[in-house]
Amino acid sequence: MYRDCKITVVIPCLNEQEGIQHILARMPEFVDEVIVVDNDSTDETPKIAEQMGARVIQERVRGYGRAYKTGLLHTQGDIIVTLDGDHSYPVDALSYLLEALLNSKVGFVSASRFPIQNPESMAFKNLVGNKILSWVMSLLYFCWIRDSQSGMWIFYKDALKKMDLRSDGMAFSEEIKIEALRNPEIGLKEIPINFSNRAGEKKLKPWTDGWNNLIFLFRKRFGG
Ligand SMILES: Nc1nc2c(ncn2[C@@H]2O[C@H](COP(=O)(O)OP(=O)(O)OP(=O)(O)O)[C@@H](O)[C@H]2O)c(=O)[nH]1
Ligand SMILES: [Mg+2]
Repeated sequence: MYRDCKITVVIPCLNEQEGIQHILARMPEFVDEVIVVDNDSTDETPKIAEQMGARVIQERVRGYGRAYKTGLLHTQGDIIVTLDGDHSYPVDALSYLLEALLNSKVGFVSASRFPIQNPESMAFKNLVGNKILSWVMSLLYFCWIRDSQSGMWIFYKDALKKMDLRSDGMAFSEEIKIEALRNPEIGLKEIPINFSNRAGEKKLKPWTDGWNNLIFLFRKRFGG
């Protein structure tokens, strides 16, 4: 419990046996529930996660959004925190981010990797792609978004009832932010965090995922 709120952490994982160990070992004690959504990993991810006290939920169909949609259905907390299973987002920043949510008027906080603190933490290609997607999202939705692709969010579970989340892929990260920012009953705020190099093998396909995420922004804005 954190200030009388039950906290659930949700982590989508596809072959993240290395990263998940580091994350679970550093999970703060105030976290009540950790849900690892295993996307049919072929390594030891689900076994390690279970041994280290997480609740493992299986989603056989691959996809970042697909994993989240399944995992979020099982959450019991008042506040949900998400992060990648690759140990690139700071688990240590949880209380700072929870304070940011609890002391703000918005229902959804997104952890921003910009301004970038460690230049080696993000590949140049990903940085440029992220900048383009964040500018397009800012223009289409009349808001200032620094990190449209961040995978670390802190939000009240109640906000989920007011969202229409459809994407099964990487665009889920944009979709959940758009659903929050354009709903006056939720609202979005970005808080800067420190970000580090991922552990383990990359899953992001910069060209395919970047292109799909760009198309998704236009489709979501103009329909079709
Ligand atoms: N790409 C992908 N990731 C998945 C899937 N299912 C779960 N994930 C997890 O979603 C998270 C995000 O994927 P990452 O590969 O870290 O993507 P990213 O953070 O955009 O890029 P890098 O960390 O720089 O490689 C990781 O924890 C993955 O293990 C899936 O089907 N595809
Ligand atoms: Mg990652």
